[in-house]
Amino acid sequence: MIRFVAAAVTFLAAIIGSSASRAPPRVTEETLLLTASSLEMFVDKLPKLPKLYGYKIQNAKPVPGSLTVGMYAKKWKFHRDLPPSTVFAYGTSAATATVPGPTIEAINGVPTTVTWLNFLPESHILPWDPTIPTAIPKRGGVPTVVHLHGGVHPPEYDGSALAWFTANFQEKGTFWNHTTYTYPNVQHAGNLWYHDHALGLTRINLLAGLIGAYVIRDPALDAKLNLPSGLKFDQHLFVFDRSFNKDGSLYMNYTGNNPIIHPQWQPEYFGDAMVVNGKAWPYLNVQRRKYRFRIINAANARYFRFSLTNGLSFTMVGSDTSYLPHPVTTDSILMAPSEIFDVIIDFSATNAKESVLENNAPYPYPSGTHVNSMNKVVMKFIIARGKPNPPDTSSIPLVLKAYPPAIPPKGAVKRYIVMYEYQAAGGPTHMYINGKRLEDPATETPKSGTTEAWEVINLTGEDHPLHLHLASFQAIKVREIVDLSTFTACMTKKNDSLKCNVNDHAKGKLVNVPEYERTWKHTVKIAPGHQTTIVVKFNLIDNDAPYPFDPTIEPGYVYHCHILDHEDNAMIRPLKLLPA
Ligand SMILES: *[C@@H]1O[C@H](CO)[C@@H](O)[C@H](O)[C@H]1NC(C)=O
Ligand SMILES: *[C@@H]1O[C@H](CO)[C@@H](O)[C@H](O)[C@H]1NC(C)=O
Ligand SMILES: *[C@@H]1O[C@H](CO)[C@@H](O)[C@H](O)[C@H]1NC(C)=O
Ligand SMILES: CC(=O)N[C@H]1CO[C@H](CO)[C@@H](O)[C@@H]1O
Ligand SMILES: [Cu+2]
Repeated sequence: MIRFVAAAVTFLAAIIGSSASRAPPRVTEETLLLTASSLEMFVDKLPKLPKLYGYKIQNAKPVPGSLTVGMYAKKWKFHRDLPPSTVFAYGTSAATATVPGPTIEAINGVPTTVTWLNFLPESHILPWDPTIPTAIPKRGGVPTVVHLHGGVHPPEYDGSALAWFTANFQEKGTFWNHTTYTYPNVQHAGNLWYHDHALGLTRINLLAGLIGAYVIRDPALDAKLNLPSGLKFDQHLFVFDRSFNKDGSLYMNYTGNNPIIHPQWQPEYFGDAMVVNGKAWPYLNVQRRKYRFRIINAANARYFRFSLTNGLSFTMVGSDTSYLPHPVTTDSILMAPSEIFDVIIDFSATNAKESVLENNAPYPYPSGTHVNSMNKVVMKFIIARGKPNPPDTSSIPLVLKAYPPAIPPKGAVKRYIVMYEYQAAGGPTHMYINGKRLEDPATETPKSGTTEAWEVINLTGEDHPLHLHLASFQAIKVREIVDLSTFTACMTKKNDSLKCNVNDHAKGKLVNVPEYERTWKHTVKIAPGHQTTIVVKFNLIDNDAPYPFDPTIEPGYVYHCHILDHEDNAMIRPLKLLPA
C-alpha cells in the first residue's frame, strides 16, 4: 500500500513537472514573511490603470467599438525594493500590458467586441494540479478563457471554463468555438471586471495577474448624479494579497495540504503583502475633497474588512454591478473575493495630513488567523493642505437609482443550494455544491425571465462568496441554523434539504443584511452556519424586461464559490436556462 502511494506520488510529480515549471527550492513561511516585511510601506505611488474604450464616437454619439487584448508574460515591479516578478498581464502589447490590466470603458446600450489573444509561454509560472478537474493541454501552453464578471451576455460569450484555448489557439477546450466576444452592454451602469476562467486554473491564472476592470457608464444618469468624476477623482482600487520569493517571483505553495490526494491543491491562498493596482502598500496624493473609488477585491481567498484612520468613512453609492437606491455611510466595509464596492471618500472631513486604508478581517473569514502588522495595512492617502483646486463641485445626491424590489413573486421557484466541504486526515480534499460537480447534469434550470428564491446553506466552517453568472441577485434574509450538527450529519448522508427537514432547522436568529448590501449584486457572502435567502432575477433588473438574446443555448452558464481555490476544486455547478 505504502509503495503504491509512493509510486502514485512520483507519477503525479512527473505529470506536474512536465506541465508546470520546475519546483523552486523549498521556502518556509518565515522566509516569505521576512521578504514581505523588508518592503517599506508607502514608497510606491498608486498606479493609475490604463484605459481602453470599447466604443467609438461618431457624430458626437457612441457607436459599437472593437478591441484586441492579449495576455503576455512579462516582468512587473510590485515594489521599489523587490526585484521584478514574472507575471501574466492583459494589454494591447507586451510593452503596455499591466497588472491589473487596462480598464475597459463601455456605454450602456452600445456593444463592445473584444478579441482575446493568448501569447503566454509553454509553461505556467505557478504550480498547478492535474488531479482536480482541470484543462490539460497535450502540447503544453497555458489554457485561458476570459469571463466578463457581472456581464449580461449570451452563453457563447460567457467564457465557459471549457471554452479555454492555448497560445495561437493551438489547443482548445470542448466548448471553444470563436475567437471574438461581443458584450452587448444591455445592462444598467455599473462595475464589472474581467478575469480568467479556465477549468482548474482560475486560481493560478488570476494569481499570475490576469485581471482587469470593466465599467459600463450611463452618461445621462452619471451627469444627473454628479458624483466625483474624471480620471483623477474617479479611480479603481484593485486589492489583492501576494507573497513573494526573495528573487521577486510570485510565491505559491508547490505542496498540497493533502498531497497524497492532491499533490498541489490547497484550500485557500493567502499572501503576506497587500497590493493595490499592482503595487505593494502604495500611497496616493489626494486633494482635500471627495473622490470616488471603485474597490475590487481580486484576492483568491482573502476577505477584507476595510476602515480608514483619522475618522474618515465610506459613503457607499454602488455595490457589485448596481447603484444603491440611496447612499449609505459606514465606517467599515466587509468585502469577499470578487465583490465590488463603489464608494465616495470625502478627504475634507478631516484636518489630518493622511489616512491609512486598513483591514482587520481574519483569514479564512470569519474564524481564521487574526491580521498582523503587515496584512492590517493596505495603502495610504496623503491629503494636501488647503482648498482643492479646482473647487469640488461634485455632490452625493440623496437618491441614486430605483430598481424593482427584491421580493420573490407568488409561486416563485424555490431551490436549496448547499455548500459542502469534504475532509480527510490532513484537511479538506474538495468542496461541492449540493454534493455534485460541474460535470454532473445541471439541476439549476431556471426559466429565462423569471425570479426565483434560493435558500443557500453553508455546511462548512467559513464564509463563501456565491457568484452567479448572468443573473442579478440579493440577500433578503439570513437566518441561523439551529441544531446544526444533526442537520449537517443528515445532509452529509442524504444530500437532500427537504428530507433533512431544513425548515425545522432554519429558524434560528435572524441576522441583518447590512444596508450597504441591500442592492442587486453578482456576488453575495454566504455566512457559515446560516441559511441565506437570495432573490435571483433571470432578466434585466432595470425594468424586469426579458434578455434581448437567447440565454438557453450551449454551453450555458455556471454558478460557483468565488474563493478561487474552492471554485477550482470543485465548488462550481452548471446554470442552464430554459426558454421562457
Ligand atoms: C506548503 O504546504 C505544506 C503542506 O501543507 C506545508 O507543510 C508548508 O508549510 C507550506 N509551506 C509554506 C511556505 O507555507
Ligand atoms: C451525496 O453526495 C456525495 C458527493 O457527490 C456522494 O458521494 C454521496 O453518495 C451522495 N449521497 C447520496 C445519498 O446521494
Ligand atoms: C458557438 O456555439 C454556440 C452554441 O452551441 C452556437 O450557437 C454558435 O452558433 C456557435 N458559433 C460558431 C461560430 O460556431
Ligand atoms: C451548517 C454549517 O454552516 N456548519 C458550519 C458553519 O460554520 C461554523 C463555524 O463558523 C461551523 O461550526 C459549522 O459546523
Ligand atoms: Cu467557497
